Formats: sequence, C-alpha cells, structure tokens
Amino acid sequence: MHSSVHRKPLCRFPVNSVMTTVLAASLLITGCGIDAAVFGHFTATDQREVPGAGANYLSGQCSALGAGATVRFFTPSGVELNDLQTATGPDGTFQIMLPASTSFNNLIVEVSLDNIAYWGIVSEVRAKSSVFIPDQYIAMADLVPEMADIGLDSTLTSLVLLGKATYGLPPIQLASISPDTIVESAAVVNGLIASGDERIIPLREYLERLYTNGTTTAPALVAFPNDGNSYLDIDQLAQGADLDNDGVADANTDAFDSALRAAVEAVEVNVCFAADRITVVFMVDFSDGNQDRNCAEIDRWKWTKDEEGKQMYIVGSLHEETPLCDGNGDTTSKCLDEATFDAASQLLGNWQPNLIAMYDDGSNGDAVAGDNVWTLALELPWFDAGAETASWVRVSYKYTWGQGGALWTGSEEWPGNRRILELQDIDGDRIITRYDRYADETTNKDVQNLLSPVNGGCGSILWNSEEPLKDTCVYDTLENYIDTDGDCELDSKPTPGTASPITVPCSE
Ligand SMILES: [Ca+2]
Ligand SMILES: [Ca+2]
Ligand SMILES: [Ca+2]
Ligand SMILES: [Ca+2]
Repeated sequence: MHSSVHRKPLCRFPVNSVMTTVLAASLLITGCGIDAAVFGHFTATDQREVPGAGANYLSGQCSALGAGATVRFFTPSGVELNDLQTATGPDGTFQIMLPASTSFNNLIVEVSLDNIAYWGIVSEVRAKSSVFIPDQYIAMADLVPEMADIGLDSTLTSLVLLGKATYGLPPIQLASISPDTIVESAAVVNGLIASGDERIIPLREYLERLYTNGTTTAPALVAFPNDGNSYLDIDQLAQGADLDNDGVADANTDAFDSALRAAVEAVEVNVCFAADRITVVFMVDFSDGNQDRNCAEIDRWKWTKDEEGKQMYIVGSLHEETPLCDGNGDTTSKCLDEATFDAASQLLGNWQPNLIAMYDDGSNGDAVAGDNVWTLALELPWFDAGAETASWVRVSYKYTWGQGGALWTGSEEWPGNRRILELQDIDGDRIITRYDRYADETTNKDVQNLLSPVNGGCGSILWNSEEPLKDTCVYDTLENYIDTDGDCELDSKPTPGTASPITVPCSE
C-alpha cells in the first residue's frame, strides 16, 4: 500500500504552525458581508437552515501514475486542503468537489503513488456568485492546457514557478502570480522545452532521472522548502543515486539548485498588484491568559459576558479621518470617494454589532481551525499615499463576542472606544495583517489607552503617520508584530493565514 510508505509532506512548516484541519484556502472573499454573516451564524449555532452553497467540480488526469494514486491539494502558500484528498481512477483521472463559496487561485495539485509525486497547478476556480446558480464543472486542461496530464512537464512548470520564491529577483510567491500569468508562464516553459533551450533542459534531465525507477525512495521534490533549503530533498534519493549524471553518487543538491536557478531565470514572470484595493486580514486571539503591552494579563471578561453559543464578530467602518476626494474631479487619487467609503464601511458592518462573523474553522482566511485565533480577510479600498507621514486609508473597528444580531452590552471588548488601523503596507507583501488580542486596552484603542507611561503610553493614541507629534505616546495603528514567546517583547510578524494579495493582469 502506498499509504504505508514513509512519504515526505509536500511542504514543511515550523513546528508552531503545523496546520491540520484547514478547509479553505487562497481566498479572496469579495462582497462577503452577507454570506459571511449567514455562514457564520450557521456554523456558530447549527440551527438555521441555509441554502447549500453548491459545488465546483474540478477534474484532472495523471496518466503516468494511472489508477490508485493519491491526489492532494495545497494553497499557493503551502497549506494543505485536508478535506480535498481523493484518489485517481482509470487512466489516472480524478474529480474533486470544491466548496463553491470560496475562490481558489494557484492551487498545487500533487498526485503521488509510492515513491513518485507529480505536481500541477490549478490557476483559478471562481466561487459561485450566488447559491442559486448551477454547479460548475472545470477541467484542469481548460484552465492551463499544459496541465491537462499531470506528469514530468507539469511538475517542471510548477517547480519553476514555485522556485520564483527563492530564486526570483525580486522573490515572487506563487500566491502573488495572477492566473493569467500562470497560463502564460506554462506556455513559455513548454516553448523552452520544445526548442531545447539550454537554460531549462538540464533541469528537465534531472527530473527525468529523478522519475526513473529506483532513483528515489520517497517523493523527493519539496514545493515549499524552509528558508535556505533546496527544492530537492536529498535524503529521499536511493543509495548511490546520481541525479546530475557525473558518475558519482550525489552528496549535495548544489547541481540541482543551479539547474533550477537557471530555469527560473529563463522564465520571466510579471506580477502586478491591484492599485486601488488591498487584502486586509484581521486576526483576534481570544485565548485565556494573553498578556497586554504592559505585560499584564488581559481580562477577557471585563466587559464581555461569558455565555454559551457565542462566537467572534468584528464591527467597524472606515475611519472619518480617511482622506476623501472633493468630488470635483480630484486627480491626486490619494483619496476615496464617498460611495467607496460607504461600501467599505458596510463590509465591516458599519458599526452594527454582531453582524460580520469571524472564522476559527480554517475557512475565510483563517489559518488554523480551533486555535481560538479568529480571522476575517476583507478586500478594502486602498491607495498608495506615497510616504510614511502621508494619510492613508484609515479603519476603525473592534471585536465583539456575541450571538448573531445581539446588541452591544455584554458582547463588546469595551464600551465607547474603537481600535484604529491605517492601511499602510509596511513589509510590502500587499496584505495588511493586523493581529490583536481580545480586550487588549494597550495597543490601538483610541481614546482611553491603558499603555502605561513607563511603557511609553500617553493615555490615548496617535496615528503612526503623524509621528512624531509627541516623544512618548502610543503609535500602534499599523500592521503589527506580535509576541509569540511570552516575554512581552514583540518578536514575530504574524502570518496572514491563507489570504492572498490581490493581483491583476499586467497591462502592456
Ligand atoms: Ca552525481
Ligand atoms: Ca483560527
Ligand atoms: Ca503587509
Ligand atoms: Ca517575544
């Protein structure tokens, strides 16, 4: 049985981020206000009947492995979609049902049997816009012709695109590549192979030897290696294997790495991001015993009532200090018009509490199900204000722990105050990632901020872009670092879950 072979996972995570029950995926949830509320309510209470979202059916083939191979799916950031495993039938064909409420971009498909694993890429499966439209049937061949039959060349193409994360200049994550560009790149790789291009042929010859019977003891390619590691796991090579064909058993991956680097350089990939929208990922940690920025334990139940059947919601709007266009043909584009401002505010419930559900079930951008870190990924309007001291799109929000549709009392983090956030992308990943701890009154709480003076507090908060109005005050209005080891020192950038940046086709 192939399942008993000690096979390597497609990807490796640091121990603290092993993900077990992730359902969905590389999303961009667009216009998800209503669906999110219905779905959240449904999962929270399990009582209300809602129309099923229906399904998208994705089909593919791996004739090289035939029937009985395992088919697994991974987001472009390497999170396995555990519920989507299947097996191939006759001639290596397979079909999988995808939840139609979620759009998927750039999924990696792995088809494996014993010591062999082939990869392909699913460029785009769009969520159904309504639960009432019929189920959709999508063939991998229709999305990307080169992925019609998963095998050596689809693996080569996938490897080259994944290799952009390490060898690209600048590095490009698979998640950032638009579906159109995937289609174009696959054709480019195919063309290079067909013309015998010397920048790609050596890598292809490596793969030919890799897939020759007896070369590996387990699948040896790694789609998402940890920083600095090779895409080839040399430990999976059979004793005496000679991938680089120099007559000597391979002692390291250097030759393979060079071949991959050359292939990556031969395939140009353009990535263009939306200029007027950005993915914003709100995460709130509702665990017991969290510490605030004074290094004191947070009392989750100071204002919030502990009752059965509650779940996490976010509530807010765009902040009134967001630059608004004057309506007279403003040409700076560093402002939002009123309609855009209002629509975005609705995505946050426009200050109606317990309406916009957050997720802790591995869906809608949530990285880990059941870890009490609740997530919501939104697509919010955006502009590049150009300077750290300029005014960016500003958001006000807070979290509520409540029943769907409940009023404020007993469900909000605290009364009166709001959290504030300015949509400046500090690390340039085109995602605003904000990780909060529920009821923490020392971070971005606006009016009565409890960060103590000895820790730099001034009793309220100022926008980071206004710095330095005062030497000592709370400037914590941006995507943030968190303390992961409990020493009260910020040490890590939170991962944005399974959300992706918003990419658009690159114009000429
Ligand atoms: Ca060798
Ligand atoms: Ca979670
Ligand atoms: Ca960012
Ligand atoms: Ca720390």
